[in-house]
This record gives sequence, C-alpha cells and structure tokens, in this order.
Amino acid sequence: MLWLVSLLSYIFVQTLGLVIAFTAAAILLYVILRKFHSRFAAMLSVLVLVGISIFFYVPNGLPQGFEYTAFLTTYGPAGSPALPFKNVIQFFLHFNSFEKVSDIARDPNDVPPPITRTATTTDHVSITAKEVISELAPGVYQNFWTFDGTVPGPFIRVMEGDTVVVTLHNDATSLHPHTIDFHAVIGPGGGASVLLAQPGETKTLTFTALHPGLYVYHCASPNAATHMAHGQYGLILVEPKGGLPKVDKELYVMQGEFYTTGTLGKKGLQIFDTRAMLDGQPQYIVFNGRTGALTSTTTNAMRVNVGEKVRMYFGNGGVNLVSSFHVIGEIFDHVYQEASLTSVPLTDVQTTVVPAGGATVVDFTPLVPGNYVLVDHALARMDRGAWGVLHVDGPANGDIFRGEQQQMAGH
Ligand SMILES: [Cu+2]
Repeated sequence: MLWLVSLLSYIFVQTLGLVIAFTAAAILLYVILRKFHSRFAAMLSVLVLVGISIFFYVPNGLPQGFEYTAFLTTYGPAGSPALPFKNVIQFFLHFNSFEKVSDIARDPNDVPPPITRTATTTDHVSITAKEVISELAPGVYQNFWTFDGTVPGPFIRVMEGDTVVVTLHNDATSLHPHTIDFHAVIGPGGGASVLLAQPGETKTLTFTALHPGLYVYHCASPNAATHMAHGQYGLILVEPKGGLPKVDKELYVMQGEFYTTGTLGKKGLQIFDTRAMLDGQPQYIVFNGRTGALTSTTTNAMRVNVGEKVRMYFGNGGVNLVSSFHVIGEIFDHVYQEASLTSVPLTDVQTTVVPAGGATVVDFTPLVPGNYVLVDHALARMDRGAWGVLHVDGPANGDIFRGEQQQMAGH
C-alpha cells in the first residue's frame, strides 16, 4: 500500500491542495468582510475576489490537461518530458499487469564471449522493450522501462563489417511506445525511426556495423530523456577485425540516473520527477540499475584472481551527468578513451571521463588481493548509489603492497 500512499500524497499536494487553498481563502475573506458588511455584500465580494484570483492564476498555474509535472514549458523537438497525468492513472489501472522483477540489475559478468571468426556475418539481435516494477533501493520501488527486463539492457557484440538485424518487440503490457537509437548505426535517428514500436508491435532494422567501437544504445521514443531516465540503455560492442587484445575477464557496467519525487531513501513506489530531470538533479545515481547492484559478494559479484587481466566496458546512460570513472586502488593500464578502439589507448590512467551517452573501455591487472571499489569520482554520488566492488582473490603480494589493513568503517 506504500505506493498508493505516495501517489495519493502527491495528488493531494498538487491538486487538492489548490482547492483547499482557494476554499480557505474564500472562508477567511468572508469572515473578515462579514464584520463590516451585510451577508449579501460579503458573499459577493468574496466571489469577485476569488473569481479574479482563479481567472488569473489558473491559465498559468494549473497543469495543462493535468500533465505531470505542473507548470512546465519545454522546447525540445518532440514530446514534453512530462508524463501526461492520464499515464499515471493508466499506470495504476494496469498495476497488476506489470511484471515485478526481483532484481533489476544486469549481471556485470553477462558479456558474450570474444568473436573469434575473421569473416563478417549477419548477426540477429532480438530485444524486448518491457515496463516492469522493481526495487531501485531496498523498499524503494521504481517503474523501470527496460530492454529485456534489466538495466542496462543486454550487451550486444558484433564484428566490424557485420550486417546486424535488430528485432525490437514492445511488450503488450507496455504503456508507452519504445524504440532504439544505436550509436553504432549510421542513419537517421540511429535506427530509432525504424524501430519505433507501439505496445504489442515488433519492428526490424538492418544495419551494417561500419565503425569499430563501444557504443551506447538507448530508447529514443519521445521524450528520449524521459525514457532513458527510466533505465532504457545498454552497450553494443563492434569489435575491430582481428579482435581486441586477449584478457581473462570482461565486465559490463553502466551508470544511470533516476529522478524520483521522493527524496533519497523515501520508501514506496516512486513517481518520475520531470523537473528534477530538467534541472539535472537525480536522487539516485547507480551502477547497473539499482543501489547495491554491484556491491554484494554473491549477487552479481565481480570476482577475479590476482594477476588476471580485467577489461571493463563502462557506459554512461546519463541522462544528465558526466561520469568520472575510477577504480579505487587501481591504475588503468589502458584506457580506450571515449571508447575509440582504433586510436592508440592511453596508458597509466587514474580516472577517465565518460560523457552522457558515451562509454569507455579500460583494462588493468590487479596484483594485490582485496576489494576494489568502482566509483564515479564525483564522490558524493557514491551516497546516491554510484559504486560497485571488484573482488580480487589470491595470495598477498608484499613486494608491492604491505602493511596492516584495517576495517574502513565510517566516522
Ligand atoms: Cu522507451
């Protein structure tokens, strides 16, 4: 019932609050005016004053068509970022038809194996856009819009020169149209205009992967930012011919932001805060869809052994923030800056910048066992959820690191 309370409180504040304010003002005015005037004159004056006030206030103040959020004018090419109020009603009418996902996080280990063939081929990629309900943080529920039911969506791996046939099915339970803009595609909208699928529809796009690199893909159904801020993004790797240098472990992590009307940690079902998104002030900034997605030693655990070469595919779904990606206690041997796989990689890098709608590829070889924390080094964002842990097992290495380790508790 928490979700119902959180919705009702919002409707109460936004709409009923206004009615109450006008009613209270009218009563107050009447009480004051009645002291000096006849009942008829007092009522007439109240009607005139409240009428004028409503006349001037309502056209500017009331949400158009009860659009959520109120008072919003924007200038994007298509579709306001605000969700029409009827969508909120629709959401609750269809509440029981949404799949309740126990863990929204994509497993960072869920990376297809490297491509070993040398000839190009036709890759068939099948994705389902699905709106689900899951936890953004313990007890904090979010209506996620996903590709294949997780955040981020599946890691897609093709080779330079491949023909890629993408089939996007928008699940029948969806309330919104969805599509995909692949940054790996050359063509209008990155394919978004071809793949735009209404609930229940299936669309197909065929493209040639001309440029090697690690690319973001995301929903671009208007309003694109709103769809991305619900979790609709992922990465597609176009491997260069001949592949990438061999590593022992590949991991897939994406940063993303969630804009909730409830402040950080407020329990219950959250409603999307359009204004916070426009202002670029997310309540939650997370790796792989939720707080704690990559911090456990068991669920979605990232685990390697000392001496193993690790490659991370790190993307930033945004929608507003630039990430300063860093692994505490490690130095990147190589950074394929801005995920360019055809440039000479940078070497010996501490922190790399990952733009919104961009990605990076880094590799390093842990030499000392322990826990290594992935962060966006705008470190206050850790408290909003932006961190994960890489567990490194193996024998101590006193030659390069020695001393007595203490527990790092707070304060
Ligand atoms: Cu979408």
